[in-house]
Amino acid sequence: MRISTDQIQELNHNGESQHRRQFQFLQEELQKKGIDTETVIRKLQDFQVAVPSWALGAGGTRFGRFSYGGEPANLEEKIKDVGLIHALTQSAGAISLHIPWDIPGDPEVIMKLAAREGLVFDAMNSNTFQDQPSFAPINIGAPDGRQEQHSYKFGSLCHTDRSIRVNAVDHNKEVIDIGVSLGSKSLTVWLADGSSFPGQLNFRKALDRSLDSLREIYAYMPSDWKLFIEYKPYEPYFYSTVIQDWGTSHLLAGECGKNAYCLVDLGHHLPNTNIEQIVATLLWRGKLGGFHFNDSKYGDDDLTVGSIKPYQLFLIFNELVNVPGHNPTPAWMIDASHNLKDPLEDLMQSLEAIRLAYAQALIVDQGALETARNANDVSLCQEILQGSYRTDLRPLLKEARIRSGGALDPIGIYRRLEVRDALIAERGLKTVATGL
Ligand code: PSV
Ligand code: MN
Repeated sequence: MRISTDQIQELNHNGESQHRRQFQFLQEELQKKGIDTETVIRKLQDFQVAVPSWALGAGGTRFGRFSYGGEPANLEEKIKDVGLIHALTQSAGAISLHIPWDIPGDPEVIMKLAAREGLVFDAMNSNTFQDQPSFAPINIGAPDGRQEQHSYKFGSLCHTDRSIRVNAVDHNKEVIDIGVSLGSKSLTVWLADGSSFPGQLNFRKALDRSLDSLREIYAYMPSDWKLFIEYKPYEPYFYSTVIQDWGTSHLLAGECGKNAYCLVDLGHHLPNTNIEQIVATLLWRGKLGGFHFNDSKYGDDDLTVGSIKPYQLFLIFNELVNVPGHNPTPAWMIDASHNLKDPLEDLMQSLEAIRLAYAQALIVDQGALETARNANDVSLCQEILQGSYRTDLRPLLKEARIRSGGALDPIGIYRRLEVRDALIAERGLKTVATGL
């Protein structure tokens, strides 16, 4: 299924006069404050967020998974789903692939399909947290000649067994090759490696081995590529994770080289961590490479962006609107999972929450904030930030979207066009998207 610009424009007529009134009112209010709305709109139009290929189907928990129906069964269908979201929102112009879940049959055909949907390929993601069916049995040196499956059960890049480390490094190299064939320019390494019990892992040696492996992957990357090192404090192991926090990620990135950066996934922090401060610190060092957006109440919940802590998201964007010259523009990506909602609706809600937080941060009077900070006027600092946060900027978002050819009300139109029913008719009710 595809949604045409004509269809969208026709359905936009419905709410257009109401939108015009609301937009005009907001524009006047912002202009009174000296805000150039045209600049904000242009920035919003340019702001594109990558959709992860693994978020297009129903996710699950370790207790169960409930299929959504009409889920994409292959890479082609995943690209088409992101195309639908992009047509409606005009803000999801990229897709981030996970290998081996999304190995392209013919990269040229896949590139053409993506281009037709207006998409480019963002960061590639490797997977060394699941054993693959292709793993050959290896000789473990047992006197009886017993063989074992090549396995990531006890880690990958940090594994005590060199042959498993080599396997994991080779996989990352293969992911880079696939990425090159699709025009991607970055690799995200999320290392599940860790331990579940005290004493299980020699922390220092695990770091040594991980660094050696990362260096090898880094050396293999083309010179115009970036390596993003993602951290996470726990899970799938529960006692320790080798790359547990931004500091460890930063140390490893620094050791690898100038094209290695840290990747911040919002769900990869323990409760109450000050993520905006981490973002500021990484920007200060020029080492913020990428972002995985999601939201959470307790841990790596992977909920819709902005559904639990929208103010935190705004504070993060308040740091991100000023990316210093020595830090490249970070790669923006959603990393979420959908157990209850239609994945495509959920992703559109996430995109809207991200754009809203970005817009709110764009209208912060940074000069006035700095003056208030220097005068130690704490109340005024809060007034300035919350004044922006509490301004309803949704008409601005809508304006940016319709100017780019998108929908005034993406979810409304998605429902009016009965997209999910069409996908179910096309693909069936009992479908499972490749991924976790
Ligand atoms: C791990 O929790 C993670 O955030 C990493 O980014 C993975 O690539 C992704 O989820 C999907 O498993
Ligand atoms: Mn992530």
